[in-house]
Amino acid sequence: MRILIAGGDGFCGWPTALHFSQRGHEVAIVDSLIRRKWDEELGTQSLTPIRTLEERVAAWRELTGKEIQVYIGDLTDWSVVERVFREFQPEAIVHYAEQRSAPYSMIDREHAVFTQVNNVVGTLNVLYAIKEITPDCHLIKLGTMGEYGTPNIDIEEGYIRIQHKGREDVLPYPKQPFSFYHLSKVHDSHNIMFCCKAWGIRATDLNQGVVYGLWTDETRLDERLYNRVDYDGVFGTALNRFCIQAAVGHELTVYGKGGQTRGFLDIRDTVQCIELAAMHPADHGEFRVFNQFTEQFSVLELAERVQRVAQQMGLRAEIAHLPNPRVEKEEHYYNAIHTKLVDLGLKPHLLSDELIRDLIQTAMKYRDRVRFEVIKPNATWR
Ligand code: NAD
Ligand code: USQ
Repeated sequence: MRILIAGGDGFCGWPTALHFSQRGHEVAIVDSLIRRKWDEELGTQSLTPIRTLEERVAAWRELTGKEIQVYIGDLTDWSVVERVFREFQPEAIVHYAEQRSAPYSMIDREHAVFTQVNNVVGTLNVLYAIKEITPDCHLIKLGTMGEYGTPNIDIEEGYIRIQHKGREDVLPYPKQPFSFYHLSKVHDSHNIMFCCKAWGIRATDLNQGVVYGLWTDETRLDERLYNRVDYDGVFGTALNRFCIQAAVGHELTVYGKGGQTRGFLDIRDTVQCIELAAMHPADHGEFRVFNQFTEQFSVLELAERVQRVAQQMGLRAEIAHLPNPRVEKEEHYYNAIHTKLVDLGLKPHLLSDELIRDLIQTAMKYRDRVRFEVIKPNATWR
């Protein structure tokens, strides 16, 4: 399959590109490299040392003899998207190329506007490219579980059957997103759904939970293939942050009570889910939605689990309940359905103490790269 990985220099995109290339697919990456500039803006860097995209791809070629084509460009620029689609003629596009941090989108007006323009316009350009250049191309779009919010009923996979005044319909599940970032994903979902209906595009919207871990079989092969992993208060995410905090002697930063419950998955399962979606494409005109996570945890549960493993390793790992910088429920009902990917064959890697230990050990190895002052949260919702 000719598969285009948009955002292929990022945390999820790089391991996905390697995984498809390893399996013999023809892979191209399109990425503006803007993620690396956000590190500079925020005064942070990946915990792990990462090579330039050029060096990564050259190392992959040297180690495996496999070629990954690279396009450097911004999806909000139509001329870039048009050229990539005309030249590469993708049969599937995995679209990761968005600004993905909720706190970044809440810094101020400029960051909110940037996030929504970057994400919504980029996706619109991709939709037009599919319509005008490769109408058979399957769009595999990364959405987020945070599109749904935390309603007091079960969360279904994309759609819900509703009875109203004696009539019944299957409708998109109500959305109550957590931030301007999460809102951008809702806007994308609506645009994609409309294009499937209007133009017969085939699309899978993967409402992914919080991803943890960093290693996949391929990224571990060689230092030059290492994946990025974020620990700072803006791009770092819950479980990875707690492991890195434990390793460097920082308190584990639980926001508020810590009863916030979310879906989580191992990065190896991100890659597995994408492969399953690609190998079982949506039909023309179908807007398919899968909830992509394997287990749900509250933030406090995760902090306590990391604390237990860290203490077995002789680390202190104290838990601090910080004033919550976000506006979100800290105690709530949460039960999100996630059976569609399992039905396609997903074999989850469930969270293990071994993985937590491995993450803490990786963080201890690279602790000199961690800047203490960027760990605390600084973007607030209010
Ligand atoms: P990331 O920031 O590490 O990678 C995103 C990549 O996209 C970066 O390399 C960046 O340079 C590129 N990019 C951003 N805007 C672009 C544009 N306009 N044109 C070209 N390239 C652009 O993010 P990630 O953690 O790999 O997340 C990938 C996707 O998965 C995102 O859409 C995110 O919303 C979604 N997601 C991530 C998580 C998670 O926990 N990491 C969870 C759920 C959903
Ligand atoms: N949290 C803490 N302490 C921390 C970090 C986070 O208590 O140090 C809490 C947050 O308040 C929130 C929960 O943990 O309640 C999750 O926060 P997060 O930063 O781990 O993840 P989030 O902001 O939701 O965003 C991440 C990715 C995003 C993706 C989303 C999936 O950055 O791209 O869309 O996870 S989901 O959460 O399902 O919407």
